[in-house]
Amino acid sequence: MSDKPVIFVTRKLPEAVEARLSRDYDPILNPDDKLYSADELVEISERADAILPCHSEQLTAEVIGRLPARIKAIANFSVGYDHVDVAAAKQKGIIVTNTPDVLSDATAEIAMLCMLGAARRASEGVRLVRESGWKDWSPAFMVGRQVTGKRFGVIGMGRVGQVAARRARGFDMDVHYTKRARLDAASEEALGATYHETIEDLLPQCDVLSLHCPATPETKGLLNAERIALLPDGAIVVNTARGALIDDEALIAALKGGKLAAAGLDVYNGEPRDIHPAYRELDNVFTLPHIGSATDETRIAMGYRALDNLDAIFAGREPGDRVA
Ligand code: 8YV
Repeated sequence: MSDKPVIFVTRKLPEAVEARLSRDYDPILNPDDKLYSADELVEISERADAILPCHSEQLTAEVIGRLPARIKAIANFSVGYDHVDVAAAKQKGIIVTNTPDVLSDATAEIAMLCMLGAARRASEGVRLVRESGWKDWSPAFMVGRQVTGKRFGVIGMGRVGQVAARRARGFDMDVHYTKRARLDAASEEALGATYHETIEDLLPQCDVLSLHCPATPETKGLLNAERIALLPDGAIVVNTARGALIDDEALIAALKGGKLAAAGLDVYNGEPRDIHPAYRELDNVFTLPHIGSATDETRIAMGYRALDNLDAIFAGREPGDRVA
């Protein structure tokens, strides 16, 4: 028997990450990439010293309450940790970490894809070429909205939001934002970003509104009917953060009624199986299946970052990305 810590890795990770895991730890891997039930998560954890989960695993207070005392840490393979009941972990003395920074570029790329996909009617275009028998072209055909030179609004100007803002500047967009703690003057200047104290002040300035804040009880349903009404007519909504930030019924009503031109979404309430059916049907919604961080380099970097955190924890040091 090895005396290395046992790490329960809930999903299949990139080869390089699993190789490092096997070198430094005694990992319980998931070669078939099975999605474990709550009972299975608890059962497998019986043999482990730490869990390395993804956002696909719901580590609720109930699940955490049933974890064995030997579990020292939950080292998430994700920047978001809304799938973990942090208070329950804290109460049990379990350290929780995440993987910030390393996925900001990849996620900001997807924000741009969502923005452009929504603005230029990519869902309709793809469907037309692939499924509906594209027959004709005319100057009035598939006319979308240009984003160049328009206003790009950010709620939650954190790591991903700042990269997205920089990319939007590449389209000559004017950046507007709100954030709990205002950026310092140098960062604002570098981003050419105009600060708004409240979401309500920001919304009328957004031709494109991009959400980049974490899902917390305070941000749940943040984009609701009242706030959508404050956006300019024909605005575009982009969400690459968490589905929970959006009141689906309100967004769908605005997309159907013409208040909003389009939405580009990578994340959803109820994902992956129970997303609102209208998102599958509406032509003015550009949809992606939560692939913000899905590039080889980013997924490897996320795995290494989770391992850096575990290395620190098992060496008795403070992990760099502790969230509880
Ligand atoms: C990840 C994400 O793919 O890191 C996050 O918070 O939303 C995604 O980019 C996912 O969470 C992996 O567990």
